[in-house]
Amino acid sequence: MGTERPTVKLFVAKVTSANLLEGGSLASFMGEALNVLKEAGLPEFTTIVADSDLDGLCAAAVLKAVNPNATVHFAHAALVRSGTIDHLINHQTAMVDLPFHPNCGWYLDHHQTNRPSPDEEASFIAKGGTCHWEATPSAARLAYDVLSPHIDLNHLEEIMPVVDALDSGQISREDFIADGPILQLARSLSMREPEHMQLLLTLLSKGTRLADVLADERILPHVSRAKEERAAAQRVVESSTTIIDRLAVCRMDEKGVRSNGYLVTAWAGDRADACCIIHGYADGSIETPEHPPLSASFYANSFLPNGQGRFDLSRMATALDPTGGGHANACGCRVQEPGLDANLDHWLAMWADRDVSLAIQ
Ligand SMILES: [Mn+2]
Repeated sequence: MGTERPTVKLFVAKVTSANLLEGGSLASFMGEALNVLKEAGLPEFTTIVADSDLDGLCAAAVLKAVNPNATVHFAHAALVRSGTIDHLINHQTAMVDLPFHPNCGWYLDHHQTNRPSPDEEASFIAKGGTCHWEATPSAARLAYDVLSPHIDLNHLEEIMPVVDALDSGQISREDFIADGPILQLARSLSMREPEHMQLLLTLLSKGTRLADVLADERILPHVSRAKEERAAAQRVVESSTTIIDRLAVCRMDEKGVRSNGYLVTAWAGDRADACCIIHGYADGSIETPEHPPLSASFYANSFLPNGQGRFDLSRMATALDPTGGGHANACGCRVQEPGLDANLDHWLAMWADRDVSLAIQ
């Protein structure tokens, strides 16, 4: 294989450079893309279905680099599990960073909970499917590892460590607070911004370097939006968070901003073991997504050494709301009658007794 690589790399250098724009025949490029896959022993595909976060997008960019004509659809796990996108999935579909689907042709993922069972994998392979499941920090890393021996992916080297850290919860407090451009770029991604997603995908798949992506005038407004939204949320965290007995209670309700737990636990530092964020509006409703009802989210402080796995916060999330839930370290619920103050009193009493009532044995 060592002797084949220079030829393959040369071809990719052609595709990823401006030469494609200089009149290279599309049919010949298509043919050569298929040759790369064939020589690498990888399946042909016409469609890529990927998760709609930075990991899914970078994994899709890696696959699209080897097959520039592939159509990419962004999705999320619930859309796969509900069967909503079954019509997009057949033996010519590569699926990345999403739950396993037996009808796809090539499955790449890294989530333990998505891994096909040995039986599922065996019948998938018997039908001609190709399965790459590895416990890598990101799906993009897996796709990169599979394809980098065959094509030139040097331009992604800078973004890959951040994708890994973001997707495996390994971002340090310093990096989170610094809020560098890749974190902002990651937050700018959304299924509500399909043009932005497709443009970023195309740039990364064609070999555009990160600095040029971030300087692109079509990308910049999205990154700026993500930066400004976080700055607004940060101001609310600073003005509206109270630390009570090592629980940081942040009142984002009535304020039109949202945040996950990182912003609050990064602000609290070693003063809090967990946070409780209140979102929504006292007169909100589930019927009006832009004006939602009051809700609470609970997060363990993942920036502390051993900050996770000490307390089962989901017991607070389910104590008053039977539809509440999530994980021990990250969960949520709706505020119930008679109202927020009474709910907060209940949760704070549970928290005060946490060594007994919330302890994970
Ligand atoms: Mn992922």
